[in-house]
Amino acid sequence: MQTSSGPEFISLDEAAAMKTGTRVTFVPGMPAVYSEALKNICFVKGVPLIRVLHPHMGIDKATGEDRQARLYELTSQTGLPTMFHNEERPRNVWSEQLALAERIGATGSPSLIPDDFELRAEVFGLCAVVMGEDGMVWNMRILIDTPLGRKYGYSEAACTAAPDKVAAVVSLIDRRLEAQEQRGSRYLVGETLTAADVYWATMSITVLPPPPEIMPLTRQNKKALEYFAMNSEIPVVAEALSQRIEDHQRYILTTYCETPAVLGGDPL
Ligand SMILES: N[C@@H](CCC(=O)N[C@@H](CS)C(=O)NCC(=O)O)C(=O)O
Repeated sequence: MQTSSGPEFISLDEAAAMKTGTRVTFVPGMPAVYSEALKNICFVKGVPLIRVLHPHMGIDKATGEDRQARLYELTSQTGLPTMFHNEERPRNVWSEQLALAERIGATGSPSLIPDDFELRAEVFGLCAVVMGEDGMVWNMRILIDTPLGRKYGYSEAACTAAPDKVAAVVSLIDRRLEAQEQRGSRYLVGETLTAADVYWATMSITVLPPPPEIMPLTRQNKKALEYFAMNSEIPVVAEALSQRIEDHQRYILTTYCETPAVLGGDPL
């Protein structure tokens, strides 16, 4: 599938049959944040990506088959994104995807995982509260009752607890940025860019959608961006957000990532 101006997406079967190259699944036009984040990580690392269509959840009306059956057969899970590299095993979790990107990154690209183990612990700790189970994105997903929310444990009790958890991570990040600022650093950990900055800046889109110069509007992402904008107005989240968080997000995305984001789909 190829749009006139957009990037090309190959099928999952094509991706699985390839023996070389780095192939990552996406939903064209969507700011599916884990895919966006991995794309940004690979951009910083100078790893060229081949984009692959991620099959949608649900049953194919024509065949009656689970649309994700082939994905499950290949990767033993169905989450977005999955990442294939050469003939290696597929990677489905951010920590493994990050380690791979760091290993195959271009010579001279920034090192996103610090050599220093103390700093490394900080990087992985921050990434885990943002992206891991019961972290910020996890809780953002169960703010509403959707099939995806159900997959991640939506219940009335979980939904009620979610805004405070989202806000707690946002304010943790803000305190950290403040402390770093006092030490003269614009970054979340140490003195240089790390994976924590790239992952957080991308994931923060879910509570603080950036302008179209950074995240263009598409037919596919309009609803999601409206939802993200509503998240930013949840009182505890609004209280936790700050100019510092916005400045950091904009700085990281415009300085280190490809902007406007290249999403495919149908631009509006
Ligand atoms: N497995 C990923 C998380 C990615 C993820 O949660 N993706 C969601 C979309 S936001 C998804 O595809 N969920 C559907 C599923 O897991 O089947 C990781 O831990 O890095």
